Amino acid sequence: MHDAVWLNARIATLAGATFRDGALAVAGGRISWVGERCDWKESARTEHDARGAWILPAFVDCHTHLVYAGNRAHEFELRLKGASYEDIARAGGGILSTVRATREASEDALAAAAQRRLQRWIAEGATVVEVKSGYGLDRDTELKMLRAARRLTGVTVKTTFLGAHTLPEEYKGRADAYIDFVCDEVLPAAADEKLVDAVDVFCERIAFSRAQTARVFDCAQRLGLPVKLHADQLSDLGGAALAARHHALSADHLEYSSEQGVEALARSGSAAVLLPGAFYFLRETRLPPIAALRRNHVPMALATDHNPGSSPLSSPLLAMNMACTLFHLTPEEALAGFTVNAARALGMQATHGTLEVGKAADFALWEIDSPAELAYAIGAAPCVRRERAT
Ligand code: DI6
Ligand code: FE
Repeated sequence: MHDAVWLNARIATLAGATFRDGALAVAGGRISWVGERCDWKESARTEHDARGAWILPAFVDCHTHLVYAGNRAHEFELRLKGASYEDIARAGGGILSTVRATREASEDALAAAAQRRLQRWIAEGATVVEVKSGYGLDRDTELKMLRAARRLTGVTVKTTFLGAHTLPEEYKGRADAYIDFVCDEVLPAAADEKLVDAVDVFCERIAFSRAQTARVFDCAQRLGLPVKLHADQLSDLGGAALAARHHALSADHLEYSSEQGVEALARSGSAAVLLPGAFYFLRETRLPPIAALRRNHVPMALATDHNPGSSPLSSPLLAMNMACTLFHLTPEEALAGFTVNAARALGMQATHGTLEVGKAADFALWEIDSPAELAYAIGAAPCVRRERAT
């Protein structure tokens, strides 16, 4: 006996099957049956009529900076007058201005603000959201951010430690000493409190070098934590190859990655996470190497990169539209980017991202004629229901 069955649904499993008149059953928080309705001969305690809606795997946003205080509308105004993102960062604004606000905020205030933002993801059918630290850059604030992230409700939260996001003012000119501090004190404390699912670094001219990144990764690996990387967003520092060398779950951004970087990702099995929100908001022009990613069969995930500086984007659906219009992804690739490949970028492919028997009963119902509509429409609200295994 199944707990519930959804009938009169069109279903795309994202694992290779589409059912035009489908049925999907759940039991004990997992998918227990999926197929054509005519083959459904079992019974369930509750029967739901999907009224012809499409059932798709729930969205997974695998890269966000959802927890922070304040906003950077003023920097947006400066950039509209001609300042660049890197100019603002070098002048002590940018990430550091959010660090000042976040250090001052209480854990309650951070959690409440992030919970309010999260409603948009829930309304668009997301059930898993990754949240990074990185606006503390000191021990207490990094821990405070991670604790705030772990308090969020309504989605499954995966927390990523990004203590090496940028150099805090008190370590000016002493980047290696800051990396020592991150590796010796902050990351071990966060791991000790079981607040860390993965470790990320911003490897960039305005942030940390390859060698500094490798030190953080070695430390993560000693603690048994998987790694991810902000790689090659604004310049080619060889970030993709470095991520691959450390068997990263994912390498993210990748606008400036080389063909060799992409080949390295293919060999390591890392996912590529594309972030069109930041590309759009910073008016970048260099496209990520989509053709090479396709040619090398690197799984392409998509994410909002929600953050107050480079991507104040709260809509997975809009990220899908941007990925198609700006990065030339197909709507099908964009959908895979927020489901099956996003789960992979978080190491959750065994439980999330597709509608297969045994996986979590996380799915969304969409009032659309075809899945391509999700990436096509701008500002629509087609999600009519979201189910999440708890
Ligand atoms: N890359 C980004 O685009 C964000 N962080 C990162 O490492 C920017 C974060 C910010 O500007 O606040
Ligand atoms: Fe980011």
